[in-house]
Amino acid sequence: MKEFYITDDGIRLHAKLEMPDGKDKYPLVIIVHGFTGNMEEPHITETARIAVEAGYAALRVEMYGHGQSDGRFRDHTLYKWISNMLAVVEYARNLDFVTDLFLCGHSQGGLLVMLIAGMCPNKFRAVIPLSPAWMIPEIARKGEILGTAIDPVNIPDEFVQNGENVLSGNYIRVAQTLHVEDEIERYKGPVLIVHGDEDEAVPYEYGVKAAELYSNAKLVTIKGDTHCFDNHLDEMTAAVQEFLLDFVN
Ligand code: FER
Repeated sequence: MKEFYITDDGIRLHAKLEMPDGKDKYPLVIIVHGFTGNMEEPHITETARIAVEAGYAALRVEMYGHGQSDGRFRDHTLYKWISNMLAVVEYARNLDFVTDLFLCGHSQGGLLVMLIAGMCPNKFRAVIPLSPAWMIPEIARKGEILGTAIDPVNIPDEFVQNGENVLSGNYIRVAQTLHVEDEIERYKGPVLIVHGDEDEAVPYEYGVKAAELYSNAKLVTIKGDTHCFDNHLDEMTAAVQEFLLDFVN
């Protein structure tokens, strides 16, 4: 395991790279956490572990304002995450051992995967959004965020989630400009969506809808599971591993 930073325009992004045994060339899967998440959450570490087991290099990264990366949580926006991930993709493409590139992300990281796939449709062999929170732009336009009603025009300078996480209103301003359907349309490669049907944070129906909208998507439903796959983590990772194995055999 190698631990280091990838720099995006002066912002240091914390990264951990795990390599499989064997040959000298491997496919690589980039794995990213969600809103308030980090690379040590079990659904992230286990996804990396099964990818390595399947013969992939696994690059876990933390985005602006999360984990041990630079930036304050309060100031993170999806534009910053998009910029961060473009830098990570460029870094990964230039590693000399990398054959094909894959992109996997959970929740807000799953939304990020969907946006980046549309922006770089020729760069990925396949992408894997897990419980993708792709309703964030839509609900931000309607005037809702994290279950709280907001005025979508007179956006507050700052808002607080559960009296805990303070977030700049710029988060909402940015989210309102994103049109995920356009980016779904632009990516024609293979997609695996994994979603628990008892997700308490991102309604399961969004996973179903995204799978319908993509031209080449498979949806794996984890029955009785939550947003972070607390009940059947092994079923989520088995679905990801099976999908990844299809590209190496
Ligand atoms: C929201 C619903 C879900 C939201 C974020 C999420 C910021 C993301 C959750 C996650 O990444 O785990 O309204 O607003």
